[in-house]
Amino acid sequence: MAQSVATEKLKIEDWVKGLAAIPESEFSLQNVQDYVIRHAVRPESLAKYCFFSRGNYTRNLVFRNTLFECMTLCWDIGQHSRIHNHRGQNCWMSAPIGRLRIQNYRVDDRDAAKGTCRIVPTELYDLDAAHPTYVNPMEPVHEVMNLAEFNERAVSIHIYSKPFDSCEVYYRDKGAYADVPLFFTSEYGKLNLSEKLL
Ligand code: CSS
Ligand code: FE2
Repeated sequence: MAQSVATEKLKIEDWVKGLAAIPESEFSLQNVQDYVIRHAVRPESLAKYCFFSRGNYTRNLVFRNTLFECMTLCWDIGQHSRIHNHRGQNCWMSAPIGRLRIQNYRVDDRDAAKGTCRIVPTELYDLDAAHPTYVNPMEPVHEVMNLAEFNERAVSIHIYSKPFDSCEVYYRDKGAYADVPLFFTSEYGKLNLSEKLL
């Protein structure tokens, strides 16, 4: 995974404008990764898009067009994602605040008719401000964890291209997987009315 020293620190709004200026034909895994490496986000500019919940990590939409969406994910200490995929879409991640551990999985014996499979842990790595990364299209199933031992909240920024609003979740013990919808806690800095932050 790429290691980087960002050359420019931008407010999230300016960072997203720069991304939106990349033409669709050039919105490749490598070009967007290069952009993320060369342009870091000023952590303080994320305040408007940060909501924490004791129940779960939160998803907060910053920008969306037909090509990509950009969101912050806010992870309280000890929170983690489910084991999931990204619907075949590219995903770039950085963590301007805190640190996250990512566990990738290989999917074996997938039976779409029965909704069963076996998942096997593969690569394990950490994400922080100095180490942005992207989801490996060849092995797109993963789990993201803000380990209790890190002992701090984390805020990550995710770019998905194209946008998706559901994913597959893998249940390791049951050897099964299923579609689940994805929701935003806040959109463009405004808390969704149905959202009760505990
Ligand atoms: N893909 C998950 C976060 S972990 S990369 C999500 O969008 O909620
Ligand atoms: Fe993910």
